[in-house]
Amino acid sequence: MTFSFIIQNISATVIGCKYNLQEKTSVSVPDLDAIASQYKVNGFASPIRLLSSLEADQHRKALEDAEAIVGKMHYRSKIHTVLTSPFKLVTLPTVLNIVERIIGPNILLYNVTYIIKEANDRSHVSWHQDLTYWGLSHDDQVSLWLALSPASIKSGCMKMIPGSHKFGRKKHHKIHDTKNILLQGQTVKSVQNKSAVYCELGPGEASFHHGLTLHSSGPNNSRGRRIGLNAQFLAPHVYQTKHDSDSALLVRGEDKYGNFENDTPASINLDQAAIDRQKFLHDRYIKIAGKQ
Ligand SMILES: O=C(O)CCC(=O)C(=O)O
Repeated sequence: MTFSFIIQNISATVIGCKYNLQEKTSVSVPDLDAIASQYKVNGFASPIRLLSSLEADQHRKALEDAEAIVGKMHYRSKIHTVLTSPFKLVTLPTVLNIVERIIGPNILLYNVTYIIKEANDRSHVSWHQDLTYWGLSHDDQVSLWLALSPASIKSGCMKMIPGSHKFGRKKHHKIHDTKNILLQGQTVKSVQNKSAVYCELGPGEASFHHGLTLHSSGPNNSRGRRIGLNAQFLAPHVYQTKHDSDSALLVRGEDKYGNFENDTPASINLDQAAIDRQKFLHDRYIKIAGKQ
């Protein structure tokens, strides 16, 4: 992968931690061939710079401004229907160009959510495959995870098992664990941790992963919030098998199937009618993803 950044080393105190910040002030176009081949072989591609760290800080501020009004944003589904910043981020041309290389020219945006581990938070994510709980009919799906704060081993970044997307669906056990972010506590047992690759990301960097790639993440042992913006994209022939209705939004190309109701992206922040609708969409998402 060839990235050329203008790198300026500055030392700064950010969110209570002393970081030796490598300030990324410009972003070049990523090498789509390299990303597509890394993704094909490993089931994920990382790290990919999408934003400068200054732009990432601005989007983090947009999130935290909204949190100051309506409370914590962690794991609220379909958040792009109430806030403009996440919608803008997940529809960046670079994001859609990468998604197009992976699932083709017709792209539905299924869900967008922030996944936030607070400072010194024991929350974690067990080993799992995403496609085992969404009820989606096919695996023409890809997830984006964009860091809006440092995602390091210490702060609980994701780790992936390279190549695990090639071996089908694994048995998941429902394990009660209040600190597991996953709705069902679903866990694949006996994963070889030593073959895992950590996806450490700086603010503005992203990873893309396949819905069958085994992945997990540890607690946040750092003194800052770990903030990821997570989104799922589908090819339009995919349909929902666990519920009689579900929604998505066409963000590129055409949808000849109409398998989903249409989501409406936020054009302003925190519009009351959009908040009411998002609550309905969130509850339905929890019903679908939270049951086997
Ligand atoms: O944010 C995390 O730590 C885990 C996210 C995850 O499991 C996913 O994006 O599929």
